[in-house]
Amino acid sequence: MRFRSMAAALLGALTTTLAAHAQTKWDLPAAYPANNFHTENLAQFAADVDKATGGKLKIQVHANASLFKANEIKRAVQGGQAQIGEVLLANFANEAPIYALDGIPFLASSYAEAKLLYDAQRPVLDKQLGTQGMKLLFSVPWPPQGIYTKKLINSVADMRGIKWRAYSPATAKIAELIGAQPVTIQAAELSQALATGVVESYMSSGSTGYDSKTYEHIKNWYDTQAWLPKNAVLVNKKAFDALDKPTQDAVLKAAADAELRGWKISQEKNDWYKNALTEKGMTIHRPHAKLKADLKQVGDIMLADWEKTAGAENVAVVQAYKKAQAAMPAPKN
Ligand code: PCA
Repeated sequence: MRFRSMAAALLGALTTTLAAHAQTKWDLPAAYPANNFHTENLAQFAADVDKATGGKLKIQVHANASLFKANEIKRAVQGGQAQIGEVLLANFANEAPIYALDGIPFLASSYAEAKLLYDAQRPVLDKQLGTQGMKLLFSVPWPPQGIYTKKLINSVADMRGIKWRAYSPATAKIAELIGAQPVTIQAAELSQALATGVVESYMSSGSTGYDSKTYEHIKNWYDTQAWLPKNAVLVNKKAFDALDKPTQDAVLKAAADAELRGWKISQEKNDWYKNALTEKGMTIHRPHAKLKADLKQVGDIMLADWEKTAGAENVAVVQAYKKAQAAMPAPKN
C-alpha cells in the first residue's frame, strides 16, 4: 500500500474508534409500565438528550422494573450499576426524613401545594443525595392519591381488618393506624396480587389503578386527594461529571423541560384516568366528610411523629412549606 492511502486508512480507523468512544450509553431503570405517563416522559427526556447531543449520549429506559426492582434502583444508581434511574422518593422514608414528606396525608394535597412542598424540600433533597454521590435531575408527581376498595366505606373504621396493599413506609403506616392488614407490593407486581386476592384495598392514584387494571377486581375509588408522591430521576455524580460540558448542559436542559412537562401531563391525565376508570366500570366516589376527617387525623399523627425525630433542618422544610401554603391565593370554588 502506498504511504498516502495507508495513512488515510489509519486515519479512517482512528476516527471510527474515536467516534465510538465519544458515544456514551446510560441505562435508566424505571419501575412503572412503558405506557405510564412517567415512563413516556422519560422516553421523551432520552430522545431530547439524544437530539441535543447529536447522538453522543444515548439513554436507554428500562420500564416496569425490568432491570432493577423499584426499591433497588436508588442503590443501583448510587453504586454505578446504572448511571441514571427513576425512583419513588416516598419509598426511602426510612433512609432520611426528607423522603417521608412525600407520603403524609393532607400535608400537600393539590398540585399547587405539592409544588410548594417540592420547592421547600429541594435543597435538602439535593444535599442528601449529594452525600450519596447522586444528583437529582427532575421530579414529577403522581396524581392525587385516593382509596381503592371492594367494599363501600364512610370512615376509616369501615376499613378495619381489610387486606391493604402498601407501596411505601407511609402507606404501611396508614394501614397500621387504621387497623388494616398491610402487605407491601410494588406497582409491577400489583396486577398479580389483585388477581390472587391478597389485596382488597389500597391507596394510590387513578394512574396506577388504570395501569394495573384494578377495575377488574375492585369497583370503588374514593377520590380523597390525600397527597401527591413524586418520582425523581437521579444520576450518578461520577457518570455525570464524566460527560463533557455541552453534554452536561444538554442533560440539564432536557431535565428541566421534562420536569415542567411532567407536572403538566400529570395534572392533565388526572382527569383522563378518572374518566377511563369510570368507563371500565368503576365508581368514583366523593369521600364522605368523616372519611376525609379521619384521614386528616391520620396525617396529623404521622406528621407529629415525624417531627419528633426529623431534626431541625427537616422541620424547617415543613415550616417553610406551611408559610408558602398560607400565602397561597385561596382556591376559587
Ligand atoms: N402510583 C404508584 C405510587 C404512587 C402512585 O400513584 C404505586 O401505586 O405504586
